[in-house]
Amino acid sequence: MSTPDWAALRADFPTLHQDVNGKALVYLDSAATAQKPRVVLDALQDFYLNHNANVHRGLHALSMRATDSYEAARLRTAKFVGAADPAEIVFTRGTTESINLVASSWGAANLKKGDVVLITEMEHHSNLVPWQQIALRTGATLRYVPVVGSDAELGLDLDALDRLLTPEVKLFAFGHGSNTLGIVNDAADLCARARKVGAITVVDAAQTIGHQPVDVRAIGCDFLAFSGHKMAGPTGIGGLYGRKALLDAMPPYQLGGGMISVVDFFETKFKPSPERFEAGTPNVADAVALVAAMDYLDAVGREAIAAHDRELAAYAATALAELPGIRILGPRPGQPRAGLVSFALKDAHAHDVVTFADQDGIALRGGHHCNQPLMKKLGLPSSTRASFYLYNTREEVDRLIVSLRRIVKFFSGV
Ligand code: 7TS
Repeated sequence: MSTPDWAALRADFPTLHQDVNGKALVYLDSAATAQKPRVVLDALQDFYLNHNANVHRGLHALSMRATDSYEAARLRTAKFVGAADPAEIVFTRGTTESINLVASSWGAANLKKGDVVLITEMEHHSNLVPWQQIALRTGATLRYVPVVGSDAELGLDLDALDRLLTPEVKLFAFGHGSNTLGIVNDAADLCARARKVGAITVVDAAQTIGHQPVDVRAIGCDFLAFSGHKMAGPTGIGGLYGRKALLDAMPPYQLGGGMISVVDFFETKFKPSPERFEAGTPNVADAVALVAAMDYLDAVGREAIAAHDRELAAYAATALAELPGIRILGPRPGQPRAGLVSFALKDAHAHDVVTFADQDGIALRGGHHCNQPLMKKLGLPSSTRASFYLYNTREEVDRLIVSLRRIVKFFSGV
């Protein structure tokens, strides 16, 4: 594997090359949304300039071309996540919609009183609230795999997981990568444990999909949810991988055009998956532009991106540890860390940290990161997060540290 020319790649991202508050922008918020390379923006523009039409409806040239491009995007996405059959890819708005689809459709059809839905304490609200609410609606019980350990040595309690995996567990949903802790869970191992009791598995790959190889067959999951905008693609497009047999047995989630085979005044026959889950006009342009993002990431190499992001996060974690009164959250030593670091400063609220860093042109995220129950458990009202992607550099981490020293000085007077 040849080492990518990271500096040359950085030039592909137009948004990065601007000043914010009089300083060169340092964008360290890719866990919220990644910047887009020009090829993605070009693909989006090319679709609207040259090919725009609705799909699956028309017999005219543009419509057939748009349909071909949309279905080619499905095939490319299947390949990107290692799915055998493009019919196992449902296009959605992103991770949130994908998980809501499984909870509302599979959950409503299969869960009942006495069943258990198992999730973990490190879930993003998108992989928590849908399960909590479908459990309330169906009478199923929601249980949590605990997060254990101290600040910089956190992880799932795998012994507790095995104890919790009883035959009553019908579904186990977990995050592949935590957006707050930076922990990357061993998804294949977690799915193998769940399979022993016959539980369906749902993997939230929002934080990993654009940062490392993700292969649904190697993981052995039943469902996997992801967002295009976190993998250098457009907003408003993402996907759900689902095993074909499961998808075909599930009732539709939304109803309307495009997902029916026959409609009568009083009954309707639905198409098989994936169309049955794509009611209405789909997001054709963004699906097509997502292909450009996938091609771009694969040309760089997802292994290389993972190594780059993790190296930067480790570099940042080591430098941050020198700051007085800092609490750094993270995985146990030896466990992989995603390309992000969350931390809390003793004297400064995360929102103040983010505001001060912004004055220095640095984009961070501060708050509860859609992880309210976890933050409560860790005894933190909020944390600040720096997240990295293929376009970030060590020099940017150095600028972050200089800025944070100024912030610590201001708030603590040290
Ligand atoms: N799951 C995880 C682990 C996430 O990090 C996010 C978004 C989602 C699900 C939801 O993804 P969406 O594309 O449907 O919104 N996480 C973040 C974040 O950390 N900061 O902003 C969004």
